[in-house]
Amino acid sequence: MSDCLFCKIAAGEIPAKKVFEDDDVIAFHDIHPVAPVHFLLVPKIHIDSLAHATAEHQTLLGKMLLLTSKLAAEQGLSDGYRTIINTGHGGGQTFFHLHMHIIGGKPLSTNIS
Ligand code: D5M
Repeated sequence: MSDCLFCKIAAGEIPAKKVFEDDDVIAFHDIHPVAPVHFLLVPKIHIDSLAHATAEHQTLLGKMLLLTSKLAAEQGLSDGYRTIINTGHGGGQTFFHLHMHIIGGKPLSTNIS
């Protein structure tokens, strides 16, 4: 996806404040943080959104979910954190490359609307 910002970050073509990287995923601080800790976990392959993921992505998605606790701990989120995947325009997604927000470092409302 030549026009995709997160593909370019994953390829190292656009700089980001990196939190973690391996062959499958990259994590970096969100440019517009909504909490003291706010980073994005992004698969390196282009998937438009969670709604576009298929069974072939099952291992990758599981890996991403399980990685959140390790990365959150490394970012000092010992008291917990929130994961959000905005999906589609109606779900508030603005960048159409699947990504998970990991947010914490302040008390978060129990209201998730
Ligand atoms: O979230 C998209 C998120 O991507 C939003 O919180 C801002 C963030 N963003 C946009 N550009 C950058 C760069 N260049 N670095 C880091 N973070 C960025 P969504 O769920 O699609 O609304």
